[in-house]
Amino acid sequence: MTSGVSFDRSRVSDPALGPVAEKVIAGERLSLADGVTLFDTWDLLGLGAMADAANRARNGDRVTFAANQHINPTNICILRKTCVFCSYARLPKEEGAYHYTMDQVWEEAARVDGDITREFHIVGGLDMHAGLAYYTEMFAGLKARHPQVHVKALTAVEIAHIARIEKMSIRDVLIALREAGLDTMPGGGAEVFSPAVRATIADRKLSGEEYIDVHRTAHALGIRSNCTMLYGHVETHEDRVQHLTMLRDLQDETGGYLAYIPLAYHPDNNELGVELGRTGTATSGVDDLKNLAVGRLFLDNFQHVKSHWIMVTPAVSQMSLHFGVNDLEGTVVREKIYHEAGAHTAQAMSLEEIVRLIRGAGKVPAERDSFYNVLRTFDDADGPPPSHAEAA
Ligand code: V47
Ligand code: SF4
Repeated sequence: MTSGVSFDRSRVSDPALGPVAEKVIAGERLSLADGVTLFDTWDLLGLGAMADAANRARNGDRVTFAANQHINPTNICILRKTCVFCSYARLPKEEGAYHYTMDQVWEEAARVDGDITREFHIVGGLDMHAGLAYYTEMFAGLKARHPQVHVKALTAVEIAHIARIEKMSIRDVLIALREAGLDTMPGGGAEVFSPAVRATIADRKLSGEEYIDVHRTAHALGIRSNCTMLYGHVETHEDRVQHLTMLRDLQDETGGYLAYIPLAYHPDNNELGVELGRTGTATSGVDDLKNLAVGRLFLDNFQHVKSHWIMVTPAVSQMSLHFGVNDLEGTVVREKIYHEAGAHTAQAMSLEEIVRLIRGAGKVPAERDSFYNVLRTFDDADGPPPSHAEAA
């Protein structure tokens, strides 16, 4: 098999990476041991060269983004005490708990710039008062008010919660939500699938197999989704690669995944951060780049790997465009989940800034819709790409 992936082998310095590099060039699937080798390596630039070549073979120099707005309608969550990495959730009577009425949702959505926002990204806690009717009314109301805006909403964990409180099957819940306006699902709630890690950081949350099952059911109904991995806490490199293997297997089966997004753990204002003595210490830039690059190389059946600039900083996101990333989380408006957990980045980035960031990396920016169709490019209208010196 020829992969179309080529790069100068002299850019790979770690001898342990040699056999993996040969496989990448030959278009051979990477094994679990290969994945672990990639995470173990000290040769960040060699890893980056491989991931960049794999990305270029699929996506060329184009880097996409979508102009979206996050809406987090409720932070009340029954797993508040057991997801020890989460800084966002509250118990119903706890200080700071909130649950939007529909009018509050319409008000928040009305902040969208009608010409710019193309996607609502809606996720929240597992709230006993947020059942099927709450979300069907919300999605139908949003579609009536903003018919052009795509609704990407509810993680697998939230879907399973709705099914449980309504005593319905996952399939029936998804069908009802789709009829109300659900277009695609985000990838949250995956964390790390390893049962041992889950028992430590997210005991009582849907298991890895159950997460995969919800996505399998969604894909069978034609509802496409993203997937994620929360890294940088107690997981081993083996745990990471096993997690990626489960995502790759489902993608082989359904082809329903749009993008993979590794999520960097933020340790502030949550129990886990205190327990690990990590308060104030986010993941390292090296580990952020490794997770993105290994995602690109190991998930050989994924077209898109997305970097979330809010979590890893715009600077690391910009560099990640040379480490296998072809998509940036877009102009996110009013993001709450990571800011509660200590992210110091801005809460939104303008379209102009994101275009400048991509061009500063020598890449070609394109705005996309939620299915990755290109909506507009910025080739000539803005003049030549800025020099590296003036970029971001
Ligand atoms: O499931 C919660 C994570 C996820 C923390 O699909 C934390 O396009 C870091 O999944 N530190 C929700 N992460 C967000 C999410 C997402 C984000 C952007 C794009 C997409 C997409 C999906 O946030 C949760 C959890 O894994 N999270 N707390 C924390 N302290
Ligand atoms: Fe609830 Fe999700 Fe936070 Fe867990 S991560 S406590 S399920 S909001």
